[in-house]
Amino acid sequence: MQLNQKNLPAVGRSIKVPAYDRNEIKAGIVHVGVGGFHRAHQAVVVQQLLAAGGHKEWGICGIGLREGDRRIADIFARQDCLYTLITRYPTGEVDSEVMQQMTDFLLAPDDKQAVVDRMANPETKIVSLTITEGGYNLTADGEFDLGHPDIQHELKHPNDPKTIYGYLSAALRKRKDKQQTPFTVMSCDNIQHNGDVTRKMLLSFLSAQDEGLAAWVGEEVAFPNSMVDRITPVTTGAEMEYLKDQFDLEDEWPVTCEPFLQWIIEDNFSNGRPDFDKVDGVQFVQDVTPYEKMKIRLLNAGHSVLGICGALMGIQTINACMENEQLRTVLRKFWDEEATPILDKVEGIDLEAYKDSLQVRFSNPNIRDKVSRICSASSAKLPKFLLPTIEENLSKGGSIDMATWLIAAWCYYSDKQIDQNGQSLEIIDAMQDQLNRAAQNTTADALSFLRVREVFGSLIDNENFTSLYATTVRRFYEEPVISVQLQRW
Ligand code: CS2
Repeated sequence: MQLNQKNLPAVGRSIKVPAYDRNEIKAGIVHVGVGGFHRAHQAVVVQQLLAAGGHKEWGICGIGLREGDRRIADIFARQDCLYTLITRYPTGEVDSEVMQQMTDFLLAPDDKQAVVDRMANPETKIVSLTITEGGYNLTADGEFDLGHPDIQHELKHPNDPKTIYGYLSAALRKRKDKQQTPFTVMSCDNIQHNGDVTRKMLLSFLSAQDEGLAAWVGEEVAFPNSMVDRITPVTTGAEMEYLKDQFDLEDEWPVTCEPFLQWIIEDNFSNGRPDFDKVDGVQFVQDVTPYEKMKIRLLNAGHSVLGICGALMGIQTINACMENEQLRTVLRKFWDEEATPILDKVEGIDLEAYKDSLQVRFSNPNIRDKVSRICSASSAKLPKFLLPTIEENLSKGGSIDMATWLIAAWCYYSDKQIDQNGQSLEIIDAMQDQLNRAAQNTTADALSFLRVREVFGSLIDNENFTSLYATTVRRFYEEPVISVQLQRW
């Protein structure tokens, strides 16, 4: 049976469909970037609030900004924005539930004005974002990349937005002109101080476009920082088959996730908020800094350590990486010796226990999170996940041996694009050509890879780092079999 609104009563006889009336929900939240992560994280929190009763004004309108979102738009059109969430426990237990918190979905390239109007509608209290680490238009030094052609276009044509900044500014301009309270802009991406970064970027954009609007946004709009966490692998055909076999349900794009969910948000909203913290795993705090630093530098960086090494070893999934003793060792050693010593104390969290729990989560054999997902967009991820650890250790005299070695491994990976068995690697990275060219020059110029300033910023100017890197990368190229390299650790 097809998953759609008409079939919902029948669908609900075999699979969990929370008992709330979708027709009564209004979309107080407009969410940009309805990928797997949003659908398994914030969407779940909203669904639980709706299922518990009340909160009817806090449903979600989904937005896809890019042409690449057309597939999900078409599926949502056929499925009336319904989808299934499949939660897989390490024990093999599975929970499946139909998600119905999304009221509607708009594909921006089809109707830009509809997206602006929807954000500008006073019913919209929060615009939330999961536009990926690469979606913020940041330079390696954390500034706004004003020179980007899409940004230049938007500055000249405020009524023809292309990026998130164009849409937000068009919508906020309408709110300001009508003297309405603005919405909160809530980033849910893995960037330290994601709210502050979004604010800084939007204000830089607006300063170049409309000083008056920049001043108003600076005064009136809240950008809460948050730490978001739930491992959400890429959906595979196996999940669709599972739903068909178990429930006779045809869902074209279900989402799978682990049972763990955490969301720590600063209680800083311009126009009201739901009681997100009524849901287990969600917490409002004054200052999210220690939590986000801990999560990004342990979980996300840890993923990258396993991802790059695992890819070079020809391992397909993160749980398979965790079955490899060498990889478990390198991961824990990196955490213990380089990442943890520079973390701040996190209230209520024992860092040793946190790392133990990450090992259990990574090992969940039923999640089968692909190494290729982890390695995708490394050029946007590593500057957020790993390079700050190197920079901080350099300034505090801490060890950078393993992180530097990982950059050397990434260089080799970008250069050769094959694993140690000679199989070619699936690399998904907007900068792959540039990284590949730089990496290929390593034998002639050991520092060539680091000269990609868009990724490494000013690290190339730090001699303590470059001299260690030069030795490390040379050793890597002399003995590139990754399992032999790993014996170092
Ligand atoms: C991953 C994250 O993309 C990555 O490299 O580390 O997607 C990670 O799974 C999530 O942040 C977990 O909360």
